[in-house]
Amino acid sequence: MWGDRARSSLQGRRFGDVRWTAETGSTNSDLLELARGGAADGVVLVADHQRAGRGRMDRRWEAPAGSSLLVSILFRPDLEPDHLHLLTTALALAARHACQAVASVGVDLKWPNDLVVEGTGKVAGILAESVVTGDRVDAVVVGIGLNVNWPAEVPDEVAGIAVALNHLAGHEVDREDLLIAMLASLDGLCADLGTAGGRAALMTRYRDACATIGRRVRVELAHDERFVGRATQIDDDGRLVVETDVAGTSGQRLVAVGDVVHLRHT
Ligand code: BT5
Repeated sequence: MWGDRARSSLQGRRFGDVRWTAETGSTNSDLLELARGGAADGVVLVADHQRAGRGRMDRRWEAPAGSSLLVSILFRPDLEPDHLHLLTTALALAARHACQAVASVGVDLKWPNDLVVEGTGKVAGILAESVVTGDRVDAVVVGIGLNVNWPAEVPDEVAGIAVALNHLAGHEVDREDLLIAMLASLDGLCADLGTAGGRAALMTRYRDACATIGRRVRVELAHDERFVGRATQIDDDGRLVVETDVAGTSGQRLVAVGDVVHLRHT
């Protein structure tokens, strides 16, 4: 049965409670519901198919049934609100590690949390959502959709955008092996987030893996606001630092939420 191998490999570890279902609306929605009902830190929900997979900002997440790793992870973090974004960062790095270790596919991170192959497409995206009571964050659910074994013909909705590991590796990739590698890595990456040194180490790894730093980018914000500049850094709060070049003047902008498009190297 799907999930058996993951449960036995990860038994006794933080992310060992793996619950694998054939079909649902959205694993993030389901896990948020479980979190509100008191589910414990470390629960992992996996689905073969989502009828209503969600991206950030109410966008849709498309995936042909059985083709992808659609996973949500429940954290009950003992972290300051300013440090919660590191859970997403850790998952991005863990997924990148799994792609390399299991499929021998090297992927870059694109700010904020996409796994991409430059010039080819997006392999995975991450959505983090919180359960908040008053001014306290009770739980954070971080979900990832990783394209694994897709048909050669990518669905119209994401044609020219999405690419899958089997396209890149040239063969099918075992979804459960990927899940196990990702969750084991995530466990290690999250272990020291309670210390300043652990947080700094994670950000260093993220900066090293992030292809956005040093690139010319177009930043797309809500309300159709866009600007172009050079991404120079990611600060400790996870914000993208962009040196803008608007009409001969220059300045710096810090982007907390938005999309970036990598422009050609100059
Ligand atoms: C994301 O949003 O990249 C976050 C995606 C998170 C999906 C997971 S699946 C498990 C869990 N349960 C959920 O309901 N969601 C999470 P964003 O950065 O907004 O990107 C969304 C955009 O990516 C869409 O507007 C499409 O352009 C594109 N897209 C949709 N499906 C894709 C896919 N399978 N691969 C690559 N790109 C895709």
